[in-house]
Amino acid sequence: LKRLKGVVVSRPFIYGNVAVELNPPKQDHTHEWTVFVKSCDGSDLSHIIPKVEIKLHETFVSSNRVLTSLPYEVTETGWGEFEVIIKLFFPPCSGENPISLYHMLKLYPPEGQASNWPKHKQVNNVYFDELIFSEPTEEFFEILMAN
Ligand code: SLL
Repeated sequence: LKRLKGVVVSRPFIYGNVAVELNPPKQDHTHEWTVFVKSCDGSDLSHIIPKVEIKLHETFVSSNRVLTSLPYEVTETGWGEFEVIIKLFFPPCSGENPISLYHMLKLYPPEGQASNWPKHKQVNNVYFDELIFSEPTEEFFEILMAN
């Protein structure tokens, strides 16, 4: 794979979770939540990230969710917070290794705000980040420039 010397390309993205309390709860499930990865501007990330694996707590059925098309998100109901591993894969032509993001699934309002948090109000734990591709391959550079 021929790499482009001195070239650096960055791509911003957003990842994290939103959650709402279930009223009424479904058995012991108190919240519905969505974990996601997306571009900042609504553009299609799937050429740069063709696959995302979202690894949930082992109490979930099929805890490793493999996503090979948009949207890159998993919606579930549950009862507890845990660390989600979000693994981003790049195209074979890029020669890039996957990247793992460690995300704390948040269900409850921030400390000190729980008592005046409206029942239906969404809780967010969302982060901005940036992929930096240093000396990309020629083929991957073409994909990056087209997306
Ligand atoms: C806790 N350490 O004890 C954490 C684990 C696991 C949450 C939280 C399972 C839902 C289902 C679920 O919500 N697990 O049964 O499908 O708080």
